[in-house]
Amino acid sequence: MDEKALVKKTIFSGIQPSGDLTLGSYLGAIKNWVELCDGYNCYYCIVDMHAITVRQNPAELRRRTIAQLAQYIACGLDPQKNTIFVQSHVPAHAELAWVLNCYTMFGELSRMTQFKDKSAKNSDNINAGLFTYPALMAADILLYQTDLVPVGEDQKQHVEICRDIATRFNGIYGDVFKMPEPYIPKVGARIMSLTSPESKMSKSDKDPGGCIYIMQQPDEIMRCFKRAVTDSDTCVHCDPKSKPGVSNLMQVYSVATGENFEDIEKEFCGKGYGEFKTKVGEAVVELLRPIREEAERLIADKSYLEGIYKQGAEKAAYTANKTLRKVYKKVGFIER
Ligand code: ATP
Ligand code: LTN
Repeated sequence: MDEKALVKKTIFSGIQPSGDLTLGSYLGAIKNWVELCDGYNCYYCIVDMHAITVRQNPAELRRRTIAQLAQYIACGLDPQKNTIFVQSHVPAHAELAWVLNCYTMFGELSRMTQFKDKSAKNSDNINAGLFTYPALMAADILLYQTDLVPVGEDQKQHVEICRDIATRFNGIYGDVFKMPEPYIPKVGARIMSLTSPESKMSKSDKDPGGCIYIMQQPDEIMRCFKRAVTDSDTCVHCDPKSKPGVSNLMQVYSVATGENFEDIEKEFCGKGYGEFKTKVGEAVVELLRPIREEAERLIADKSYLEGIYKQGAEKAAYTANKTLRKVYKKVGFIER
């Protein structure tokens, strides 16, 4: 590790390859990873072990893991400057997760919103992994002595439980883990479904019209935006309570173009929703076009991607094992 990396703060974040990446994953998370990455020592993970808390088709999981790696790079994450890797390639994640499971309480896991949501959606498979998901996520973050965790709003509770687990562990054994902070963007932290704007745009959503995917073709993106749910009013104005659909589209337009809400209201004043939806669609098409084209090119280059994830796993394992060794020693395991 060079000297600069030692003084730089550390970022860790991850996304499950549980579905194709969406506009929500991009605006809520990856876009900020790219913006932050210069000033930090960054670890970006494809959390395939988290993905199997919900039943996956193995061939699809493999395809999406590789595609997600290509999309990380295509979004602007330079694999030479950032450590990009697959979670299951670094055994320390599973090993620390087990230890942290023993320092995580049943009660606090029961209060997790994501567990409650996912159990309701997968009532035939409420497995122990789904329940202890936050302990594995805490292991991801704490292994790298992370300072900052850039995520969308929905993950705030998970970063908070990670802090609680770290505080509990440090309280017993001394300062083993750095205390991480969540980093949640001001705009774009919660992109809603285009067809049901009261729920989050989510890659495992069963309604394909509500979700925009990074790899989607322009004509399909335009079709989704033209069908986006608005309201019976005609005014482009932001009020998430009474106008969730329009407010969501304004949010998307604002992050895609950099315009603020006031300017957007002025731009579309008296123009009606039809024109507004077309403009939002076009802005998203142009935002995603270079990413899709670059990702398609990279997906075709399997050996390049293989080199990246192998090198990433090696770099990640080096740091992760240092923390794991310290933890094993603290809890009283005999050195190997
Ligand atoms: P799943 O449907 O499998 O639960 P998801 O689409 O909800 O997946 P995650 O993998 O849980 O996405 O999230 C990846 C990252 O993107 C997280 O940091 C999350 O907070 C962020 N994110 C996901 N969806 C959105 C969204 N609609 N708006 C803003 N940020 C989002
Ligand atoms: N739980 C997150 C994915 C995730 C993650 C992490 C995010 C797993 N480990 C560590 C940040 C840091 C999700 O569902 N989006």
